[in-house]
Amino acid sequence: MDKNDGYVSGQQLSDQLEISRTAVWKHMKELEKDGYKIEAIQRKGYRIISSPDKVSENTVQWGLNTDWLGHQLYHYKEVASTQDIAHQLAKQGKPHGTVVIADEQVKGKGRMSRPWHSPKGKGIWMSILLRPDLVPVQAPQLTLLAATVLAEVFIQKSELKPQIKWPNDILINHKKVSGILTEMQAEHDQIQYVVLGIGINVNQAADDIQGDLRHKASSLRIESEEEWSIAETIQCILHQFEKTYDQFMSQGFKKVKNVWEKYGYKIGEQVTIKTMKREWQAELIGIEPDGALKARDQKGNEEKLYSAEIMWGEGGYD
Ligand code: BTX
Repeated sequence: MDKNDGYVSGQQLSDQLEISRTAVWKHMKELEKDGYKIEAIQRKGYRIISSPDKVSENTVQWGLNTDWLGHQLYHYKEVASTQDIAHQLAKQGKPHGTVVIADEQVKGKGRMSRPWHSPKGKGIWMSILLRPDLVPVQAPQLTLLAATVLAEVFIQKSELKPQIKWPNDILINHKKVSGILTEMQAEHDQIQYVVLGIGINVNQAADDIQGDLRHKASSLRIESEEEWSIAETIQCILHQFEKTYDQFMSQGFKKVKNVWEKYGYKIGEQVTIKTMKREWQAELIGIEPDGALKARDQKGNEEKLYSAEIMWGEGGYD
């Protein structure tokens, strides 16, 4: 919008957008329905007085500072899972960078079909459709990349000290505030698309956390003692994600690996590792250039792990 005390004339909008003055007025009415407060003054034009503190296609896309991510964005009040919708959109041929967001998921899912609790209006429940030119074994790198993006955004926006528990959890003060679920469709050793799901507990108060999760889950609000703007946080994530993803595609995984290790949880410490076949004590060393977890058992043998659960202290498999 043009700078004229913040006002922009209906004629200017109509010229720029190549729509009629009546269509401009109708769009303003739509924005008002969405919760925007708009002032309209004769001979000056329109001015936005305040934006609603809610998530909608408008509030996320307005001011979104990305080249390709989130330009196609679908917002729903309630869905089973944003992952399922993103898969449908992928099959309809929607482009790389399409984003699906919901206020509430009634069948949110984690890895291995575990449930992901996604209460209404309290968090970010979002799936990103990517069409990367990568081979399937590289897909887990995108999970690690997304985890670094979230850690960096939480640090930019607060005093919090996030840590990443391999491969996909963001912990704050040892409690899970966020999880990432990467699902992919591949054929002939080429990724066709990836749906990268991000779940973040944002504004839950302690009482909003489901009873059985209380000892291991938290929210940004609980940890920072502040309400967060969900729409603005989504914008920051999309911006940071695009930047990190473009860098990864042009320069490879090394930078992501370095950032990941900066936030890596229990690196250098003894943990219990559990796979489908066995359970053992090991020291976490770091991640490999391909994103696998490197661990050293008590006899000094080093091992690369692509899929495992890490445990420590009392319980806490996932
Ligand atoms: P995960 O398998 O690592 O974590 C799932 C486990 O986390 C559950 O078994 C439960 O113990 C715990 N959990 C469930 N809900 C929460 C919560 N809200 N906060 C903290 N812990 C919880 C993590 O899988 C991947 C989660 C991805 C979620 C996103 S949301 C958008 C997209 N849509 C969708 O259905 N899933 C993804």
